[in-house]
Amino acid sequence: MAFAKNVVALLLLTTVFGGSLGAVYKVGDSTGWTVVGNVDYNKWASTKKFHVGDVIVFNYNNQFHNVKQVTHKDFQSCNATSSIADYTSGSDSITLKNSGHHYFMCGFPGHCQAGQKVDIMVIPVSLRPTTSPNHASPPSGSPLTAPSPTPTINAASSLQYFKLWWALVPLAFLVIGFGY
Ligand SMILES: *[C@@H]1O[C@H](CO)[C@@H](O)[C@H](O)[C@H]1NC(C)=O
Ligand SMILES: [Cu+2]
Repeated sequence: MAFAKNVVALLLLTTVFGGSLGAVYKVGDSTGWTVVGNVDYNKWASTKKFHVGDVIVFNYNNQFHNVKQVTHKDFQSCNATSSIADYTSGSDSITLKNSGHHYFMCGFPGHCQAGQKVDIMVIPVSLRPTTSPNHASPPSGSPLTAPSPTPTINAASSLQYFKLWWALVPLAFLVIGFGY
């Protein structure tokens, strides 16, 4: 019975939050993660609304770059010696698991100082508005302000696929559960 309850809870959760999971953002878009081209990564980040469950992808040549998650203090001073997490594959998908600031920098000498650093501010999933991820932030303290009259077109269809996919997860559990 507890199993059935869990399935129902999961089903409800995925129904409510299904559309919120899995938005994927390529850091620096087509330019990727580099010092060439003078990408302003914080400007890039400021045009997005990151939520818990979203994924950021760092694409880069790992002979010349890497990704280090660091504290705010180390982010400010571009110091990667005591990084929280290291990524070196050249195509790193990082799921944003917590709300709040996530600080990333390149650990190669001089790169962070040259601007290869990004502050990813993640807002809690429950506060996700129904409008565009590109829409400006609502004023702080009132996250549930009226939705924008212009709904998002950006990635809307892929979002539907994600919803569908997530809806299948509890269904799979259900099928497995009946098998035993
Ligand atoms: C970087 O941080 C480490 C430890 O967090 C510290 O020992 C080191 O002095 C720092 N380097 C610089 C250049 O500030
Ligand atoms: Cu670099």
